Amino acid sequence: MGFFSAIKKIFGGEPGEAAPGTVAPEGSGPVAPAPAAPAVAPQGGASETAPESASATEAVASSASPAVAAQETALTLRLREAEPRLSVWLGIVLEGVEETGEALRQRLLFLLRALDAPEAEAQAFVRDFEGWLARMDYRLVEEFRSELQYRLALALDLEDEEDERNRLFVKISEGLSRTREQLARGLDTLFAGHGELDEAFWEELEELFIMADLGYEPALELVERLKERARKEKITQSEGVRELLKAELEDIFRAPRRIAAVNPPEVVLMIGVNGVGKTTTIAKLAHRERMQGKKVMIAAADTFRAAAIEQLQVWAERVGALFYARQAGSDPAAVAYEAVERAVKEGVDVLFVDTAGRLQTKVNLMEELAKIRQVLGKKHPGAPHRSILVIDATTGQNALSQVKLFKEAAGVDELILTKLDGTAKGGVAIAVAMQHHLPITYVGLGEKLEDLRPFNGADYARALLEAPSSSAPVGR
Ligand SMILES: Nc1nc2c(ncn2[C@@H]2O[C@H](COP(=O)(O)OP(=O)(O)OP(=O)(O)O)[C@@H](O)[C@H]2O)c(=O)[nH]1
Ligand SMILES: [Mg+2]
Repeated sequence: MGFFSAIKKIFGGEPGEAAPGTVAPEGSGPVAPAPAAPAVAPQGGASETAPESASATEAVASSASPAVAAQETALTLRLREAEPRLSVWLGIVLEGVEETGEALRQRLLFLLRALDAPEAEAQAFVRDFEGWLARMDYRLVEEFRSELQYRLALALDLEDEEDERNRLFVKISEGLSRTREQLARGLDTLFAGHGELDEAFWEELEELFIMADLGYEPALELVERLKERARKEKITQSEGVRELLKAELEDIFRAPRRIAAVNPPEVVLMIGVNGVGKTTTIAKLAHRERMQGKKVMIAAADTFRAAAIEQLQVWAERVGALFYARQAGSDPAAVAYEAVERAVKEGVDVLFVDTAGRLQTKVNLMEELAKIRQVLGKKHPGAPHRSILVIDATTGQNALSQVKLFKEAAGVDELILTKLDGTAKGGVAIAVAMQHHLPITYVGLGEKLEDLRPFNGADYARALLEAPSSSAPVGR
């Protein structure tokens, strides 16, 4: 979309300009420095902006009634003065709008035009969003404000914007609070009790890691890594270990992502034990792809329960994806096969294949997954391009054996950690990433479509070790 770069310029604020206490984006540098006032801000006639940049709102104003035009002029001025942040601008534009309807539509179009969005794209965005609101039966802005911001961030390629990252960090921090309290308090006590790094210190650190849900072997391994790091970096005092740990965790989470050449459709196989969030996560991933303009199909290769098929169909409708299923009890591999065939025929970009989390026995499940894989690859070379194992972050050590089992039987390319909004057991992610060298690509932070975000190892490490700053989180 043509207006991305212009918008990125407006919202991609310099890290240095961050409001005090907010989280500066890391490695997500802005495309260009943010101008003091938005360079393409709309202009309602009452300011000194160059005439050529005024076209957008003039067009709005000329087609609107005098009252609306006056209101838009006022809004324009407010935007120009406001901090260039998506949540701030959205807040201004939505002021006084409480529910769906014509006013909401006009304000959204106003915002998009103000950002120099081509008219057709602005209209398409609003139309798509209104369709979704209707399907979801949402009426009040408060019910969908967050989703709207998420959609704008995705459509405008602004997910790295400080606001969005801050929102994510705060949410992860909440989910990890239990683990963090344990770790942070334990580390404090440990540092207070030991000055020099000695064997007793390392032993206590190991115990602390075990308590934080890492499990015995990973705790041992992590301590060994830290010892090695301390030796290399010539750290001799216990206080230095906090930074070492943060750096080590970041390394652990930096597992390489396998990049597969994809001849569309890209086939994504979703696997995991029952109840971890496979189906919900497919919906969330499909939603992201849809928001980025992709044609998506979802296939119900979990044929074990009729309710599972219905649940998936409802999600497919909500996100605007094609859906492929047969009746309950059908052969899952046959469903997968036919779905690929259909996806190729329909020119689908991404096909998600949902699978069962439970069959009569584990052996059955693993055999079935192996068969699905085989059939997919036979029908479409390279498929499945991504095999995603979903793990529930509130399950403790069991996650490790799940990864092992699925890796051996079905193959796993990446992990998605769900339910980080709950009382997550934060240490499990460390153990899994460390022992299996698999990238964690996304985290689930709730039950809604927007509650899925790219995983960031540095943020995660920080959320495990540091209490969130007292500054008010932006845009929550
Ligand atoms: N709080 C929270 N709940 C989640 C998250 N992801 C999924 N859930 C919930 O977890 C429950 C199970 O999710 P499903 O997507 O049905 O799980 P599944 O793996 O497909 O389950 P089976 O099909 O039975 O194997 C549902 O109530 C979801 O709403 C998350 O990130 N956070
Ligand atoms: Mg399911």
